Amino acid sequence: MVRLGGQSAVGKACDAVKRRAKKLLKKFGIVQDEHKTRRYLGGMRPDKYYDSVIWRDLGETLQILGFTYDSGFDVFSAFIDIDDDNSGEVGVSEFHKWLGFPATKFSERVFGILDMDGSGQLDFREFMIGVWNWNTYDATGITKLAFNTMDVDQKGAIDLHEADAMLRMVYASRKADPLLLKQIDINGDGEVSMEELQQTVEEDNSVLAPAFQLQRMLRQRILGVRYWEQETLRRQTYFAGYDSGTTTSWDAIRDILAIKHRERLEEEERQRRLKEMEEEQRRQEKLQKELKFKEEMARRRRPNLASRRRGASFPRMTAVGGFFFDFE
Ligand SMILES: [Ca+2]
Ligand SMILES: [Ca+2]
Ligand SMILES: [Ca+2]
Repeated sequence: MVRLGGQSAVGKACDAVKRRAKKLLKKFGIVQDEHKTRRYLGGMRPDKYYDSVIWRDLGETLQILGFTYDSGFDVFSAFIDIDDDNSGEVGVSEFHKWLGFPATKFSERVFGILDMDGSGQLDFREFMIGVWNWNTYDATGITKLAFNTMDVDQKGAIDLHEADAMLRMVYASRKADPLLLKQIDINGDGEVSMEELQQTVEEDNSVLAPAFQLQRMLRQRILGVRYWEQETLRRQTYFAGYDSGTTTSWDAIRDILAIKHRERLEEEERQRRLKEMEEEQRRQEKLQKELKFKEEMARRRRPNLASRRRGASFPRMTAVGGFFFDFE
């Protein structure tokens, strides 16, 4: 079995149970939520900081990526858990300490994906976008990422030596595995194409097992595997067009954010116009009503006038025994 940092399946299950128990205990107030006692940047309580700084500045981006106010707070809570020294940023060592295993070239590479500006530190914006990006990769996305680490000139194929380096990086292992290489080079031409790697992973994703495990771990720690499986489907549906090219690059994310931002503005404009139209309709209806009311009033007045006129022109009063009788 392939392990990341030596944590066994039993250990992982225990961790998951512990986390769930902790959450329940907090929910029912049995243990104190450290986020209520902890102070973050500016001496603010994390929930206050999230509300007045994070949601204010990054609420739109969070929503574009499908987070709600609450799920966004869960991501933020993970971030400040990792940010051990309260610096407002997460470094490689803090990241690995939180994951619970020593850095490998591949996990550093994943950290590098999260670190958009290459500063070596993740601010919360990089963290949330990066986590979303990495956790919503499907098998193709992860395969592309592994492949692109070697195919630097993007010619779509890597030689066996490079494929070997890629596998050793993913597995954090020094030894080559000639059998595995042979398995990946399906047509035996001495090169591994993206298609060959993809086909191999489709048949048996244990080829890139540590990469999938690292994703699973991050998914478990932040919002849970089920959440990310749904989000991965959403990404495939909504963002398919942007992901078809270079899935692993930030360009795709930037495109997605820009497009979604534009869509949001367009939607706001559409809503504004709809509201205007509705208001205009209401105004017209009100005018019609007023007009009808006036007409009705006029119509009601008319017979009265007519009868009054009739009464005035044909007085038929007869005096009988000193009394007047109206015979009309
Ligand atoms: Ca830090
Ligand atoms: Ca950075
Ligand atoms: Ca080949």
